[in-house]
Amino acid sequence: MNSVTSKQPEKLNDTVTELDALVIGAGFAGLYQLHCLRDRIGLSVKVVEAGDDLGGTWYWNRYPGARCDSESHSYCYFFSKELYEEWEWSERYPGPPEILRYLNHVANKFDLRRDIQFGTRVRSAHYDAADNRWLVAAGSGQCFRATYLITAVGCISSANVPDIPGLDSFKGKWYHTGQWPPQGVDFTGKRVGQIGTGSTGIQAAPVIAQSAKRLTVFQRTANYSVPARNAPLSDEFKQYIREHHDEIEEIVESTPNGHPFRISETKVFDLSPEERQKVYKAAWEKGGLQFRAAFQDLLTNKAANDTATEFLKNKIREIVKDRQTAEDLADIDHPYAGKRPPIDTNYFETFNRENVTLINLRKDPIERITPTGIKTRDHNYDLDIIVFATGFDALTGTLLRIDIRGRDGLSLRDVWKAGPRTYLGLQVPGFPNMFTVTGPGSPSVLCNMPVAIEQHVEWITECIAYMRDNGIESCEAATEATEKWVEHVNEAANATLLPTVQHSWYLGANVPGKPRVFMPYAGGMTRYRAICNDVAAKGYEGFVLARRGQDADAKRETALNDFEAAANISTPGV
Ligand code: N01
Repeated sequence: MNSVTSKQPEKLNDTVTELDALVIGAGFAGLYQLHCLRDRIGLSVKVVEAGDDLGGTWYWNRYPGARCDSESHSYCYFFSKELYEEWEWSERYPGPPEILRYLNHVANKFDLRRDIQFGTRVRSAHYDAADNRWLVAAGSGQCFRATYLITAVGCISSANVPDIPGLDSFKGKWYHTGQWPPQGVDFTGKRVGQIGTGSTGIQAAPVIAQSAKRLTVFQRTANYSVPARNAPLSDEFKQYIREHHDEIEEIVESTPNGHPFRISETKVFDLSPEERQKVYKAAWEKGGLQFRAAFQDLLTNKAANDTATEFLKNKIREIVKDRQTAEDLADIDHPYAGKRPPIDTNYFETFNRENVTLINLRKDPIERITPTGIKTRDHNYDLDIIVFATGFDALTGTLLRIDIRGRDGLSLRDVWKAGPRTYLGLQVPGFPNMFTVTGPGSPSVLCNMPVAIEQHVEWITECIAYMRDNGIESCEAATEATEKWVEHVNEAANATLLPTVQHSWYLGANVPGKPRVFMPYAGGMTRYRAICNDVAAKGYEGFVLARRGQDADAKRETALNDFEAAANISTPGV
């Protein structure tokens, strides 16, 4: 079988699979995109997935303690009331096994598996302008040719293993939480070192500590956390879920973060200090991301945020018995929720266990990994297992690992060299008919993901249906609209405290060499949804929609020339 290469796409042979649409990724986004394009508008569609089964994030992230921090009755699809009502969640926050059971139920119900090909990692996707088709090559050597290319690759799916010298020499075993072995890892009797105290590390440490002989947690940046207060759902609540699909959907669609609760309209300084404490205490008892919703201005007013940070730091000091450990854990340098706020089950309590030690890397940084463990500047830690809870090359990493080339060989890696630029997080100029589900520049990770995904998938489906109904051959983000959108994404971020956190992965700061650009759209899912609806209602304003023939070519050429001039890039040859 010939493979597609950038230089010789014309050498494709008959074994190429011809499709209307190719979807990359079989997580929440890819599954729903398949259903919409195949079953609602009748396209021939295939989903290709690198993993050996469906699930996306939940296929890869099966580390100990992994649990979704959106509440289960909102961490699901709303598009089918029947599906919503027939599925019963068991706990307030679902773990990977339950989410995977749910996604399998969805796949069976809508007969999705027959159009998903597993174990197929896409290596390249090149647009062939002569045919107006995307040529997609997988690592297996297989090729696909499709009019529409939809990336549903997830926002946090490229594991970030830090380049610490000596890792190759380590004689024990090491794992990244985002590539966890499906069969699990036995920590019994082992000396475990965990690097990283983000949402993942905060979930993993308490569970690892239960079976490990010793757990050493290496903390570079101290972090807030609020108890998740996970618990089985009561029969009454299950009944409420079954009977209130429309109401719950209305709430998730009308709140900025897509969660099933509303953000308080009260501002922090509307209340006296005593009244404020009561609100924080109640939110702490309630647990989870609802803490962030306790006041309207926590993310926009630094002084308001300081009152939350004071409350949360005091909680750490109350819980953790060893004074120095408590101070190291509470020595937090950023506003609450300025980075993604973790929620936990017994995280701070874990440091009261005799077998758990916290290492403050700000005082004693890691120098190298040795054959027997981790060497910091002042100490050696002997370890059998190292767990990297060190996060992801988020939002752009997975897309940029694929060699994506648009018109005239324009490479996405070149176009995004200084950071991602998209129109609405949905398209990139120069890449016609390529749609990025929850791409950078859309609310994505700042929203409850399935809510963001449903909106994107439905918008893309309607756009493609519109194209077919109107004889439109290609849809491409216009340069000017993209530039304006990028500006708006920056404005929206700058209206919050989020870009003030210099070491946030929202800014790409966790990956050495990655451009510092605030990537998600912080203007809120509600506003974003309205903008997208408005764009569609105005005949896809800001997109170049081209029919066959001269008109199309002229429009495309203009779009590309504008884009190159604006982005000041040269077009690489193929
Ligand atoms: O990753 P992170 P994560 N030496 O990037 C540290 C989602 N999620 O996997 O802050 C030492 O947040 C790094 O330190 P610093 C959620 O959106 C969802 O925890 O860079 N330390 C940090 O402590 C979340 O935000 C759920 O100084 C190093 C940690 O590793 C996102 O995934 C559950 C280091 C990385 O934290 C990512 O969370 C879990 C080094 N060289 C996660 N490099 C749900 O429940 C990195 N670190 C849905």
